[in-house]
Amino acid sequence: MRRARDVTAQSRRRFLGGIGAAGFAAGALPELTKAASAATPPEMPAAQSVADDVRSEFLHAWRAYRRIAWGHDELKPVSAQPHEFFVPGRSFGLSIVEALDTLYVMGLDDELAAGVDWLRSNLDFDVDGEVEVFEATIRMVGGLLAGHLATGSSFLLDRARDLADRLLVAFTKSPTGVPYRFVNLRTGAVRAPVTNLAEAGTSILEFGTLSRLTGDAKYVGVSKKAYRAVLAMRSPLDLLATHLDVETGKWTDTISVAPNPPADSFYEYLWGGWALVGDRECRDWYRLLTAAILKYQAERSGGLLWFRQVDYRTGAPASHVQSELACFYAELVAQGGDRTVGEAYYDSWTRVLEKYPLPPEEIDYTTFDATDPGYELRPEYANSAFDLWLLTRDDRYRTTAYAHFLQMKRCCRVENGYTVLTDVRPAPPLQGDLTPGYWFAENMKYLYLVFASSPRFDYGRNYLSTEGKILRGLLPAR
Ligand code: DMJ
Repeated sequence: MRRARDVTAQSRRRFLGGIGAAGFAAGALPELTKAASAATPPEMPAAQSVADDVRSEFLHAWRAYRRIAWGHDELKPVSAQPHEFFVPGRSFGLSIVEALDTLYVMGLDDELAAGVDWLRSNLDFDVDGEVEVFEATIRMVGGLLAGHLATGSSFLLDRARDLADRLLVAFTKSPTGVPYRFVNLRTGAVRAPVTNLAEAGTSILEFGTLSRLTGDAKYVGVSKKAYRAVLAMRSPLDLLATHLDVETGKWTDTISVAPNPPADSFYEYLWGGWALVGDRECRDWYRLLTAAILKYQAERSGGLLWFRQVDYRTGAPASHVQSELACFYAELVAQGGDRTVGEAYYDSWTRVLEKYPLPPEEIDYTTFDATDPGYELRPEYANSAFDLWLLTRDDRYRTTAYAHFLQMKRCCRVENGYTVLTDVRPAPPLQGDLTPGYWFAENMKYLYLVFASSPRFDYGRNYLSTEGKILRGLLPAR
């Protein structure tokens, strides 16, 4: 324990001392500076009234989903069409599963009951079709488990276990224990041996919870085996590359992209393996790898903290882009003990929101140009605001979360709910046509909980998965 703590403290010292000199000259970002000085922060109403507004916006989209796409995986709100996420022409009621614990903490009990009824009558995983193991785990297994924890329904737990058993063969058929990317739910046929860090190491929260609830250690066991195989592939610098072959156990590239995808939740789940599941090895692995990321990848550009991509063998810089998905890292490093780093990284993203109404999918952080200008209604900024607020109770996380909510409402709200954007740069931004399931699971849950004081959520002791599923911290209804 002491040794691991020392690693973190040491890495923080190195990081804070090293970033000024690392990588790029700190550019002035003149355009940003101008926009920032012109920006007026919105005045924030009382917290409960913001929570009520978030809940009513959630209902605006939820009612559209019920009206147009009930039981389908997702809604395309502009064309008013349903959309299936996993298997063409086959629905698993994804948006219902995604929303279960959000409906619960919002006190939308009639909607929750209707969702559980639909699942009880229709949800069947005995399908001759293949699913992506990562997505099925975080969205469906996690969603069903959170639904079970919210409602006590044994049906939801049974379905979570049934699906996990079908996914498990992707791990057990692999010579290394790192899961194949796809599995056929009925036949157990596996496909796609070349995977990535996120898909290799994002299961221990769901599988650990399932092991706890069922008393069967096989679920958490496969997650640990996959981690062990990947950790053995780290370089002498304690960095990981990104893509690997699960059959040969060899990397197929040489770049550490952390915390960008597709590495992101690999690190998130190492910490969660300790914080939720209580596995000390996960904690030590998290700390070891995080120390290396902070040492070799963190840098200052324009006075802001970012994470560059580097060669995992030498630490040599490879590129300087940051994905919106990486924004979650602010809360992760803060939870892991590097709070100053987490808060600084959140501030970097807040600066991005002074140039764009919503975070572009990817930016070049040396210029602030949007290298991918879409906004997929992603939750990572709200996720970090929520967790940093829980950690610090600093009101600026509420203020910035509120500003973010208003922009989402201004740019993404349509007659039938909320839609993704294809380009955040024009005014007004260009709209696409999808309400992703995770919007019901994540964005609106984080935004609601940060303002609501919900009696159904334990604000002191909780743990949410990468998909925003509350796997610890649900309190009995009252
Ligand atoms: C969600 O499915 C999860 O947050 C995942 O970890 C990353 N992608 C989406 C949201 O952006």
